[in-house]
Amino acid sequence: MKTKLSILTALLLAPLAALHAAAPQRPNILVIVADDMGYADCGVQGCKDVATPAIDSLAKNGVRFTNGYVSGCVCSPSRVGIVTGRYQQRTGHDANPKASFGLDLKETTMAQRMKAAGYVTGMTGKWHLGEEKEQMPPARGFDEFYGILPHGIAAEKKGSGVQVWRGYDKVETPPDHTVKFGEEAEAFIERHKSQPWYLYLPFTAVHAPHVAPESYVKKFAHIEDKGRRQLCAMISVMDDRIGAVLAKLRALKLEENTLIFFISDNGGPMSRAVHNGPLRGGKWTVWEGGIRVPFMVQWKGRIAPGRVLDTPVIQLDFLPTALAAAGFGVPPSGGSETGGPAKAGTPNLDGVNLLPLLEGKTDKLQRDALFWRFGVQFAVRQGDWKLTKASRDMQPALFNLAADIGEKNDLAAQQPDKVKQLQALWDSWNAQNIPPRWDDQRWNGLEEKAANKQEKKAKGKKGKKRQTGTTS
Ligand SMILES: [Ca+2]
Repeated sequence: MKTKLSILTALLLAPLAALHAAAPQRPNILVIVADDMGYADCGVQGCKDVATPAIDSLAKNGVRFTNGYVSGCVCSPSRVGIVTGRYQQRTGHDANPKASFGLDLKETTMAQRMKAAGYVTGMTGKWHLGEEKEQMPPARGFDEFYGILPHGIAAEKKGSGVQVWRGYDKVETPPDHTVKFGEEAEAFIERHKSQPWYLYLPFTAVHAPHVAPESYVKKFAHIEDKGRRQLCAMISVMDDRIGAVLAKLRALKLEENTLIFFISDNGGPMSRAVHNGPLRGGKWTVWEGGIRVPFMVQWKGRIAPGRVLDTPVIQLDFLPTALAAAGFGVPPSGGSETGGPAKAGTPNLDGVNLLPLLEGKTDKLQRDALFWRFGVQFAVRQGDWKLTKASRDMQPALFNLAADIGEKNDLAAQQPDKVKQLQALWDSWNAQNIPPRWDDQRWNGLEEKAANKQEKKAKGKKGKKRQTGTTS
């Protein structure tokens, strides 16, 4: 009798159990950002002198985008795009902020949206979106925050070290920021292993100054160029910390249910230490070298491994993709916002949901073009075509990126109608923006010229430093 009852109970509960098992579990969301990493400064992107097994594993286990972009060619504007899913020019945040400037407080952050969706939210690393109390991560949707507020670890007076925060509290400077940010990320995941979480992990690596624990510097003693040696050491320590975070996910059996994004916030600054591969230009420019970055997405439970896609994508897509993955409606690009946990009346997003592309259900996105604006510089990409003015001294130039990734062959004179059409497209986009609220002394696009000049002088004037600006 007892056995019969047990069987009966089991039969009655079976459909419920099946329903529970079938209910989609909301995935954790992990956004990992490298700072100033070059397009070709990890193994899967062609780097030869430093191994990056952890970053490479994201590509092997997920999707690597060869045409992955960021909307900003310098740190802070690119981060506006990550945390809002909107072009930073919508709020005039075209340049790195100075003094008390920061992310427009009217903007809704990804953390706020994920929090409203029931996620616990955390950040460890570099913020660079305002240093006043109301601009700090805990005021902008993050339940937990450990990290720094300005552009880098050398942002404050020499010798004193940049201030590190836990929530709103000042805490001690760690021996190595990259190591500590990774450890804090692991601890966050451990603490919240039983609930859906969103973790934003923007490393200060590999932004200058290129520092790493001595054991890492020793690993690269064979590299003659001191700048490259130190950069490789920093890339290596960051990769190891990413590897430790991935190992933590695996150990907690969260790997299948965690959607992971990895990018660099902008291209590598043009110097001999950074590798941007075949791309022209670098940080501070809207040449491909400033805006095209390593870009990978892993979600073992949903995305097939090892695919390489050439569809243009941008960091603005993280937010809508995460919302869709969490099972919420995605606010559209254009039109009124619908669905999702965002407050009614919040502005539209510029990113699109990448899940159908990531899952192989489509090879096209519902997006016509991508846009950039940085001082006198601008660019628009539609299909394989890019119209760009990357310096004060040049006229808009037209490139076919599929045939000419290095932007060497200007086709503007041969294709004036294409130039006009793309210019009109950009003008129409820019009409929706507001003017920059502050400027950047290097956005006249002369950086490349300065770098070329330095290259010529390098042999004769050893040790002479390239001109650098205020913040980066
Ligand atoms: Ca950066």
